[in-house]
Amino acid sequence: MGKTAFITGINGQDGSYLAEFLIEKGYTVWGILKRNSVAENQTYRIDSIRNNPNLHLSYGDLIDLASLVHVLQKCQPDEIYNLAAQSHVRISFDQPIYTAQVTGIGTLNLLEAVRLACPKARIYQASSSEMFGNNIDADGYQRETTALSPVSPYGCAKVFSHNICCNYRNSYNMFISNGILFNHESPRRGSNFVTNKVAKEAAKIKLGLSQKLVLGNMEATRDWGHAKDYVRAMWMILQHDTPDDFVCATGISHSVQYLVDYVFGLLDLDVNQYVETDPRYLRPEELRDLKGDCTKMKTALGWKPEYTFESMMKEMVDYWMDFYTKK
Ligand code: NAP
Ligand code: G4F
Repeated sequence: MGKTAFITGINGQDGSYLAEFLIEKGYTVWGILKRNSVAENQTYRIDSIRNNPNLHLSYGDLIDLASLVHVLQKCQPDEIYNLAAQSHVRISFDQPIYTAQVTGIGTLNLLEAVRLACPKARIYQASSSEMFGNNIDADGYQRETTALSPVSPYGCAKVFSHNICCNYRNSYNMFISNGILFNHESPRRGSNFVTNKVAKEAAKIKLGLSQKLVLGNMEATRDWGHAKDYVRAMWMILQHDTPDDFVCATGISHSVQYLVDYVFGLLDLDVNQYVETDPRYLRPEELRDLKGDCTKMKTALGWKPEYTFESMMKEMVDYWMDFYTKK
């Protein structure tokens, strides 16, 4: 019989790709949706599998422990992927308490629900490179051993979740692994994250639908990979024989300025004519540079990315050109 997986955040960028990936592998997939007043907005990322008999959706929320216990008792999963979060770093400065409740305490709720309902299930926790803050090893990379020193409420909440997962792994002998993932993107990325904001606005400018792209910090650098490569990594982490922590990254980083130059170059647009900066997009404390060393993922699990930064950005620009051309 095939395995059963439970995904929090199933309608997010990663959750939607992961659900498709697992269904393709023969899993039965359960997921929770946070209630939204506009029902149509909830499932558009999982439209392709919405009517698949192996997909089960129910309402649930990371800050509602009972909802988690009920669904876990019903589905009795072999694997749990905790991807739900208030995941926007800039917004975490506007809503620090809510972010701590969902992105931090929400994970603890899930761990307690698992202890009550299905303690043998394997758990994947979506940890983040944002947890490193501005700590960089002497060779310029962050890795599993780099000290955690977050510079945002989101990063602080993720550190809590990361640490409580290690604590439950050691205290209760649970199979819990943390994937410390660096930035990963796709056409399904929220369009208020910088890659998709740039791809979308550049396409609109090209088609005469917009005149300006306004950004914040152009000097920050990020290690950007593709979400499809990273959900495959999540699954590989849970197939490993022991629970552990793994960094997942491409090892190549670019500045926001380079991202803009690259995307505008693809569309033959003049950056100086269309791009402006505004302090409203800056963060009270900035995370300057991220570049991950994923040697452990490569050697222990045999993972390697299939997309490059260039092929990923081209896919995102093509998506938006197509979207606005058909509109
Ligand atoms: P995303 O697109 O923002 O998806 C977040 C998901 O969480 C959405 O499905 C959202 O539902 C759901 N959610 C939010 N609050 C919830 C709550 N209280 N209860 C239940 N569900 C809730 O994020 P992503 O890019 O897919 O990232 C997946 C996970 O990886 C997140 O935990 C993120 O912090 C982490 N991460 C992401 C990256 C990255 O670069 N993408 C890197 C490292 C770690 P609604 O859409 O209905 O609100
Ligand atoms: O796309 P971003 O908002 O992603 P950020 O802050 O790095 O966070 C993402 O990656 C984390 C992993 O490291 C995840 F844990 C987290 O959930 C999320 O997925 O910003 C990237 C960079 C930042 O330095 C930001 O200051 O782009 C800079 N930036 C410049 N102008 C901008 C903008 N970011 C956004 N969102 N919007 C701008 O206009």
